[in-house]
Amino acid sequence: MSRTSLTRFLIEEQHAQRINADLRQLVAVVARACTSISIAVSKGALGGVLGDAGTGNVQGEAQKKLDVISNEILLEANAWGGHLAACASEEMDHSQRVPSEYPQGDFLLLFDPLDGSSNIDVNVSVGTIFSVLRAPEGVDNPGDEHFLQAGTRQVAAGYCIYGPSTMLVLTVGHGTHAFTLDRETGEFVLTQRGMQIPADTQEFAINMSNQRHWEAPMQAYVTDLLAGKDGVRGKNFNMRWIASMVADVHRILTRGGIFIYPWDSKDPSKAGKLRLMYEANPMSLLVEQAGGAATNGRERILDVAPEQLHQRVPVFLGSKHEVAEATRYHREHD
Ligand code: AHM
Ligand code: MG
Repeated sequence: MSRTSLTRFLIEEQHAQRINADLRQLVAVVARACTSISIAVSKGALGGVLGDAGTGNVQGEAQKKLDVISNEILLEANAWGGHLAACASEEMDHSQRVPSEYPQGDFLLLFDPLDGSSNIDVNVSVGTIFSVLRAPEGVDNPGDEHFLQAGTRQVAAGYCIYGPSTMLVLTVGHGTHAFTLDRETGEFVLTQRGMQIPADTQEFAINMSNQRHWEAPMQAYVTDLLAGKDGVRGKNFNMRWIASMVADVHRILTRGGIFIYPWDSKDPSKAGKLRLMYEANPMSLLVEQAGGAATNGRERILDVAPEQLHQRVPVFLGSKHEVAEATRYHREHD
C-alpha cells in the first residue's frame, strides 16, 4: 500500500480547502525544522550539545544548549518563506517580526522549541510544541499584543516528539493525526489518522511532590484517585510522570489518561508551571480534536482570554470523562 507522506497529506488538506497554500508551507517548514532538531537531539554527547547554555529565559529558567539551538533552527527556517508575519517563543522575551528584507505572510507562529529540556541530559524524550494563529486583519507589523488570541482561534497546532522514534502530531482543526519520521528518507509518514482518546481512564499524570502546594479541591480529587477501589471512585488508578509534557500527552493521545499541572501556591501567579500560549493551547486543541477535553479546572482552556504572552495556566487534559470529574471537584468547591 502506498504511504501518505506529510507533503501529500498537506496537499490533500489544501485540496479539501481546510488549509491554504501558506499554511501548508508553514506546517511543512516547521516539520523540516523539527527534523533538524531531531538530528541535533539524537547526537547527544557526541554532538557536544548537552548541558546548560549559561543563559536564562524570560521566566528566569536556565536554558540548555539545545533550547537555544532549537529556537534558532525554528526562527531561521521560518524567516524567509513568505508565509509568516511574526514568531513568539517560550525562550524569547518578546515576539519577533519576520525580517523586513523577506516577504511578509499572514500567520503568527508560537513555539516551545524544546519542551521538557530538563530531560535532555538524561536521554529521556523531549519535544517541540507549536501553535499557529492569524495576524489580525489590517495589522502590518504585529507585536506581542496581536498574539493574545484565545486558543479557539488557532488554525493549526502540533508537537514533534523526539523519542525512540520521532513523531509529528498535528491538527489543522479536522482531527489529530500522527506522522512518524522515516530516518532513511527524511520524510514524515502518516501512521495514525484520526487519533481518539478513550473517554474513561485509570491513569493519571502529575508531579506529586507539589501536593502540599495545591488548593483544597485538587487535594480532594487526588485523595480519591489514590483511594482506588476502596474509595468513592471505585477503581484503581495508576500514575505516570515523565516530566516532558510532550511525552506525557503523547501517551494520553495513544492510550488515554489525565495530565494535570494544577494551581499551586509556589509561583506568584499560582497558576502552575505551564504556559498558555506555547503549551496549554496547542495541546488542548490536539486533545479536543482527538475527542478529549482540556480545562484549567474551571473553564475550557481554549476559551481563556490571554493577557500576557508568557502567562501560565493550570492544565487538566486528556480522557474527557476524567477531565470532567476533576473539573467538577473544582467547580463544586467554588
Ligand atoms: P519547560 O518548558 O521549561 O521544559 O517546562 C515544561 C515542562 C513540561 O514538559 C513538564 O510537564 C513539566 O515542565 C515538568 O515539570 P516538573 O519539573 O514540575 O515535573
Ligand atoms: Mg515547555
